[in-house]
Amino acid sequence: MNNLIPLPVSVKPSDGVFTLSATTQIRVEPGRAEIAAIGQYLADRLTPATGYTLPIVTAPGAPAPGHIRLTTAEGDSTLGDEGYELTVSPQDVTLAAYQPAGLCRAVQTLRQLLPPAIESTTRQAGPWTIPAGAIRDYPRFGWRGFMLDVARHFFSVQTVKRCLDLMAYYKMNILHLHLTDDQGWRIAINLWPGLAAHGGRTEVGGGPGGYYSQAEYADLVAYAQSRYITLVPEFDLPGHTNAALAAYPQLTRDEVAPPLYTGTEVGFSSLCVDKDVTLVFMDDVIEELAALTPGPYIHIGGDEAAATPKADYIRFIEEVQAIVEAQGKTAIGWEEIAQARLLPTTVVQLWNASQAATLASRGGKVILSPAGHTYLDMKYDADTPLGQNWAGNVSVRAAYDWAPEHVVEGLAESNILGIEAPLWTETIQTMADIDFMVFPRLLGLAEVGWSPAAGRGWDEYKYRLASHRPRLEALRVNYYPASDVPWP
Ligand code: TNX
Repeated sequence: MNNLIPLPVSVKPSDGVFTLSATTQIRVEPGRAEIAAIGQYLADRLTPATGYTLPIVTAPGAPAPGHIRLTTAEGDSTLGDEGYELTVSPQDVTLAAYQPAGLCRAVQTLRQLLPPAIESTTRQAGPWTIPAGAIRDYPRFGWRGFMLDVARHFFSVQTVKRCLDLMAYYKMNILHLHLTDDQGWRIAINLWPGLAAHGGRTEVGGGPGGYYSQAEYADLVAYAQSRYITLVPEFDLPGHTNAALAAYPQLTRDEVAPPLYTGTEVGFSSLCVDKDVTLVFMDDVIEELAALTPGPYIHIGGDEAAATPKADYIRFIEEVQAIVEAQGKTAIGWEEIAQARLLPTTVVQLWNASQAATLASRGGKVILSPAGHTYLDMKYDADTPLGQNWAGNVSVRAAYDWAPEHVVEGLAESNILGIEAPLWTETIQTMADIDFMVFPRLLGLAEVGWSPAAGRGWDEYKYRLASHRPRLEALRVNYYPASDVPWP
């Protein structure tokens, strides 16, 4: 029970083990399709390595010995929506949570209590033992995010689903998709079809690019939901918009379409924010995006708008947050938006702390993505073949060994929504590249977001991380074997 990531709030080992067998049943309360689906998700994770097809049993009555039971009827509401209790005895296993999300998190703990070979895609020998004991657990922060930039390089639905699977294993609960930038527009908008059809045609380096149809995007939303992960879509505005301007030159000041852009410089493009058509455009795009988004948030970007006059920028951000609000959603923007008069509900995402004083005094919610700790596109060290280094190198230790409460002096912990780790993809082209930059740093960031500050530390964590090596290998993750980790 000592190798869990993120570290649970409380772990009490006891004697013995539960052994999974071909006759183990997964029991769920009758009439709860959502819980049966979580049971099936668990069963499906266990099948490849064990060869067992564990039945989901909903019949009432005394359970047969040797079962795994999922219940919300016995969940403790004080553990919150994602909290859970996991009790393992030699006879049975009980996962209890107040909400289904908590059961999904408990399932990940259960997977990590099994031998690493459980994650293998081919049949392994076992035995499939789970150490006995009791875990009580809940997250420190409600926002434990990963951001994937699908604009600089485009990534398939399948690749995004794999990211969701791996995030879920470490109890991350937000996937922020950076859907638009100078180099590409990656989601179909019915009223403005040229955005994706023309603006999605290329990417950094001149590759084919691509975009998600609305049906594909809806499929991603549903897939994320089945793992209790919220998808947060981002349209980056008013800068970072060359792909949109190339498709619709009426959104530019001089109405001349710029060529598609395949470089990596930032800060040269801007919507012409004082044209009526620009607000029509914003309304249309945000309305379609809101309709595709069951989650509460729409991210409006707002970073590095160096080509937008400051007064225009401020007015525009204020207008756009009102449009998002009118669609019943909450706006999030990169920290530069704190220069505008924000609604109390608008969330600010910090990346280089340029607005730290405003964030501390404003009273609204903040997502922390300090580049020196969370930017997964930064190199691990000088020899890392991929990535950038404008924020310095981000070693595995640097991604773990930091305190969210110390990032902005004077920012109340109650105003920290949580943390997020962005992967910008100027230098990232394949799924193997994503793996290499994300793993193993994401494990540490997952723990920073989930685990209590007291009781976690690098000197102990590095061994726990090292113990995940065979899990990452069974999951076929192309992780970076960093030299600051005592790998087995
Ligand atoms: C800054 S961080 C950006 C991105 C780049 C990234 C590269 C932020 C809000 N904007 O446009 O991709 O640096 O590290």
